[in-house]
Amino acid sequence: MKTKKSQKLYKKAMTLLPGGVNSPVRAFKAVGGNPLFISKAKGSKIYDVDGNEYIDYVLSWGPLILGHAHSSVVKALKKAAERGTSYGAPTKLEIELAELVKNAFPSIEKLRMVNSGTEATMSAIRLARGFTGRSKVVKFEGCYHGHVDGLLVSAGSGGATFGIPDSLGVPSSYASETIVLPFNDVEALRNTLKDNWKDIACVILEPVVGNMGCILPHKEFLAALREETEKYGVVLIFDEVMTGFRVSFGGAQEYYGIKPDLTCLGKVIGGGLPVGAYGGKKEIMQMVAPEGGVYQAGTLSGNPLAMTAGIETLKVLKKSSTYKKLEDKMIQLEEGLKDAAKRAGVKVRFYRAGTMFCSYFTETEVVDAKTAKTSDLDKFKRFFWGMLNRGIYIAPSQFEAGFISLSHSEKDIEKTVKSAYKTFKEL
Ligand code: KE4
Repeated sequence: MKTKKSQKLYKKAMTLLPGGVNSPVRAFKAVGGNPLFISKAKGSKIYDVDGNEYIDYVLSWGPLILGHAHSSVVKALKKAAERGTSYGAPTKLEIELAELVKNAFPSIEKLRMVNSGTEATMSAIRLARGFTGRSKVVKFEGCYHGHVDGLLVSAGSGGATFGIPDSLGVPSSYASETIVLPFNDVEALRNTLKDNWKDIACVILEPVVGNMGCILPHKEFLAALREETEKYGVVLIFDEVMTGFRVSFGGAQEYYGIKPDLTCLGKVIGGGLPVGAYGGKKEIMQMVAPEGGVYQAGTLSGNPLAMTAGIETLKVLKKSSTYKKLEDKMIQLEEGLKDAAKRAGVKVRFYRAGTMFCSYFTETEVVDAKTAKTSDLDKFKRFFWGMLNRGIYIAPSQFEAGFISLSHSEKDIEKTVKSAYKTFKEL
């Protein structure tokens, strides 16, 4: 692909923004080379500033489940903008979106809108600590919950592994409040809660891990999580920022039939505008200011534009035929990719939940961060560039999930599978 204009913009951006980007993963560090600068997008396609067209499987890391610039979203946003962009006062729109979310997630009896997934998880953790009076948090290796200080932590060495910071600027005192366990490890979970429950406020997890590629939970793991947290009065938080409305209309909790105490949402519920939300049991949510003593606030929380984009998106998702259409597209892609890899003689492990998916270059069954890391990253890198140069835009990191939208056509998917076969062959 000719990418002269992108290169020029990247050089300029580097003089203004750290790494030339406003979020690290966009800098293509994991695959080398320079990022493309995007000029516009429509449906399943994105276009870079050099005029190259790509079929997009990143979809802004999940939000654009309808596809880019969906007509009803854009139309509603134009009208909303003419009525003012933010009032800093309550509106009917916030009630409308809250009802749509609540109807899809029965475990959410009350919720609060915020402006990002990070704000949602940060607030949910503060709330769990306020509700229980305990301070420790259990998370799982490989799960990402936004750049919350206390969660930028990876497993220390040894048993009930108290965390060690995996970012500069996170004091060890914060990290020591976080216990990091292997995902899908029921025994480690049971032992940790048994020994430490008196100090543990909550357990937070991505019910399907979309930040290590795509790692599925074992049924007994989710069951143990719910049973053990219930037993010890530990708040169970499902971070469904990525899985919400993605794995199914009711998220991973509907898909796997497990009811958490609190849920964090983001991405899809904003329809491409900045939104996050956290919600759950009334008895917990009533502790949030101004009703209760757990403080949380936000200038643009629930603003009319973000609410409008979210409402329009969820209205389309609510239609009975939507998830069947999404599922059919996902099956066409999954079967196509698996067949292409087989015909090309490349060993690939493919996982998906609803329409979030990932393929790893490994023969090992991927069940946690450790096994995800057995993927051949050099192969992934060459796969990424081979696909990009054939007009297919996948996540520039092995440890991200891919997404499909309502706008991806059969033709798009056929082209994707053909490109994958040629690229696998090159590997
Ligand atoms: P944001 O603060 O980026 O809106 O959401 C944080 C977050 C929380 N929980 C989960 C499960 C998430 O996946 C995310 C954000 N996901 C990343 C992609 N892996 C966003 C992309 C980026 O960081 O630029």
